[in-house]
Amino acid sequence: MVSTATKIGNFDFDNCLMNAAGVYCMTREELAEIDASLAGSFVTKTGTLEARDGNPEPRYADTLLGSINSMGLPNKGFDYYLDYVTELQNQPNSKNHFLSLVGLSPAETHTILKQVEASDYTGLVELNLSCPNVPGKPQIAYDFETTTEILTEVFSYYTKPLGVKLPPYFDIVHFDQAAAVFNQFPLTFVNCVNSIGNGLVIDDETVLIRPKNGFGGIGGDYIKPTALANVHAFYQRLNPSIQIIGTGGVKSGRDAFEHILCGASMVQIGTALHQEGPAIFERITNELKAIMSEKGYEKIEDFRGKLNYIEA
Ligand code: RRO
Repeated sequence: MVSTATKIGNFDFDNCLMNAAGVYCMTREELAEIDASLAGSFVTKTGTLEARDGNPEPRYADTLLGSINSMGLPNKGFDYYLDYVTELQNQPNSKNHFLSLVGLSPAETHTILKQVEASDYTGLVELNLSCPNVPGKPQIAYDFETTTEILTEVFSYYTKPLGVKLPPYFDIVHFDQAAAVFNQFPLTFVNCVNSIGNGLVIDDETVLIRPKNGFGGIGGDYIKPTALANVHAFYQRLNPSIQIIGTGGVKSGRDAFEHILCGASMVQIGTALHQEGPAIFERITNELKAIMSEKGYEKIEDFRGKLNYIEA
């Protein structure tokens, strides 16, 4: 029997496929749809201290090869999502979930995480260090000093399982520097990657989205090679206790297989889920299982991280 089950920290999942934060996760209704699908889990839209409307529309567009977005962190406030994952956690046979969070400043991030620490929620939290779309707010994880300061402070009071959502890095030196930062902390996971920040897509003579004169985060086919490189670079560099979640350019079982081969323990689907809806989890699970079956793999641990290189 072929299984796509996986584990992140001490949490078990029947399937390694789930949504990526930002897609199908704004409301309880959307999250419930993912929960009822073949996905192994869901992650919530990144929640801030107060609810936000986000940037003006149009702020998301599908393109031939993926998507561009500048949503601007619209969300219902972190407590809306905290209440929902806590409610589910207390139900028998519930799946395990991920609560995505970030503050608009380091102080706000600490306010939020202290409330989660004090709450009844004992599940996984993903701290989003990579939102590319809030005007005037740079992506935190491109600033290694600020990232180190925030995580140092966080782990002085936060004791529950925590991971971080990372932007893509594009230089080997940056992989080395980022891994050296994350290896200093008892992180449960890193999630590679968020959208490639501040791309530009044009239709005829006009940008596709309104905010920031059309600049936005790129997802989909465009970003799979970058995502795979980030998953593998961190797989090679991080302490084995820090697991990797692979996100970026997954629209087939083959894409999910490649993320796992690069070292991912869980695989998230963003743009393709937006385009195809929650039935995508059944299709991609079946495709992944067919590949595993053909290769004689019974579980994802049989091939996870076992990418082959071309010898000299
Ligand atoms: O809301 C957004 O604009 C957004 C966020 Br928080 C993120 O982390 N990644 C992204 O592509 N868009």
